[in-house]
Amino acid sequence: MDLIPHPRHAAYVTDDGFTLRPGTVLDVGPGAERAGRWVRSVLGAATGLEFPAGEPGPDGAVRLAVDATVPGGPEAYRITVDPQWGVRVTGAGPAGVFWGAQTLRQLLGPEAFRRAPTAPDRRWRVPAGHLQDAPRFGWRGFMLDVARHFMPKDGVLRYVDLMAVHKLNVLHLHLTDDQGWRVEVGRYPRLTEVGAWRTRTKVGLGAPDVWDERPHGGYYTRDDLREIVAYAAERHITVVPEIDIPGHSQAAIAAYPELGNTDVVDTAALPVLTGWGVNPNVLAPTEHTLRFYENVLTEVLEIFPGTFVHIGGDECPTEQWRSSPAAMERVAELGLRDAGELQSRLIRHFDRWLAERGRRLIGWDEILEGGLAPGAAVASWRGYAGGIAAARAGHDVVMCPQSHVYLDWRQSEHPDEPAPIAHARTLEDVYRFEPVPDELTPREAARVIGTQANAWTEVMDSVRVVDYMVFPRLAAFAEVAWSALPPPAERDWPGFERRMSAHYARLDALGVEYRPPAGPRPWQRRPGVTGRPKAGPPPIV
Ligand code: TNX
Repeated sequence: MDLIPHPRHAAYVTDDGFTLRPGTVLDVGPGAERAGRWVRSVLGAATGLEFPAGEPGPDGAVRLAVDATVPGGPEAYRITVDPQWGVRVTGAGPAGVFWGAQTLRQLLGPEAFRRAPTAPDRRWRVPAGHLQDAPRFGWRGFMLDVARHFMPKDGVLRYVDLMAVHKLNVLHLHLTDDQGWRVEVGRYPRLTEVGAWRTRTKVGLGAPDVWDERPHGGYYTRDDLREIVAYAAERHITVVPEIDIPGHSQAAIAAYPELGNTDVVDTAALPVLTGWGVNPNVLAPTEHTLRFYENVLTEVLEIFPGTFVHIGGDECPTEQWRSSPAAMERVAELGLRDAGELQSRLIRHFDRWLAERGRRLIGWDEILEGGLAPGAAVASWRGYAGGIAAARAGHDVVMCPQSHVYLDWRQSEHPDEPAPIAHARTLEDVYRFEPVPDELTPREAARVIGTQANAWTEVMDSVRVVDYMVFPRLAAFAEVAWSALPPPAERDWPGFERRMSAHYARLDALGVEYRPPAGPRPWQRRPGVTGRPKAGPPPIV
């Protein structure tokens, strides 16, 4: 049935099945409520069927139930379709039922991905058969960088829906960076009054410098974020907020200049950054900075109930600390070897601070340098090395090597490819991505709690461009994260490509403007947007 991601076991009889009718009852068992609401609202809208509540009768029904004996962990599920009795989706836990309902949507055909029926007399038939499925990883993540380019709330909610379609369960929101602060903080209003806006934006990552000469910005209110969190939770998706420190913080410094290294630069003159790259203007390693971010995080914790809080930690140049008398005084005071250790001090401070509040810190792999508390987790982005080291040191790891799953990297070598950033990572490359490196022992490998694809948006200035860069590669990534695939060389790429033709029809019905297999459509080319193309195969680090 061309399912994506591929299920563990499936056996169908496609010439027989169960047809959903206007009177078909939806029987929702205890624990299956969220899946029940989703079926009624989303499949109800697509099919025009009402799915009345009731007891299953002789005409068959759709039944959603939790049964802890379904094997494969809490997200596992089973579907049986009988021509007479109807459809039964059984999850090992509530999430399993929900993922089963996502599979049911694919079994109904591409028209089930629309928001209203296009033909009044369509038959909604589910093929008869039996299916059993469970995910490989518990963390199946997608990171959206809403800091470089703001994505209006509606776009984020749409991406939550698109993640659900692909059985992805962690939405990592990169909420702060040099170029924008996107989360309202009651105690520090200037973070969004000032930090959410920039005067103009550099177009593309490469030379020559071209600017769009128009303001850009936006932010989410606390209620916007509560809505996103609740909308995601209704779909069994956890939202992980990222407040990036101590680098990538110029938007915060522009709003509150005392956060910067005032004895090195005139931080009062720093604007929200309008260009890209690794930025020397980092936070000052002071007690004030610690208190400020504790206060910010206190509000963040009130909005985001999930265990993990992402603290960034990436790309923090230490030059300003080295030339700052105040920072060097702090180095001496704390008995540190050098300014570099200030970074790990800061990260460890928040590691402890979060742990005291029952949360866990996650950060980019730079946070490993200098030692981490045992509960902290590492997102390995500079290749596999950081993840391997972290797993060996007993930390949980989310594998997201830029060489494989950075969705801002271009999708083909073709000269028409818009924004030719970095190396080409094709759909096939992503399909052959393996999150667990061979050199890990089984015990170490168990530390790899999952994997994540990251969409950095320096050159993605609208949802249309994000769609183009993210799809179809996110579909391949979803299969890597969910399905128990064989080693990369043995993966059935032709089979995946075949299933993708059915999946393109689903994406079309959803209104996703993916990159077509034949290359960008004429209006998807962006000739003015230059990048840093790199030749040859991407590095496997
Ligand atoms: C590196 S990944 C970054 C981001 C950029 C990205 C572009 C990471 C932790 N830092 O700030 O947007 O490369 O590919």
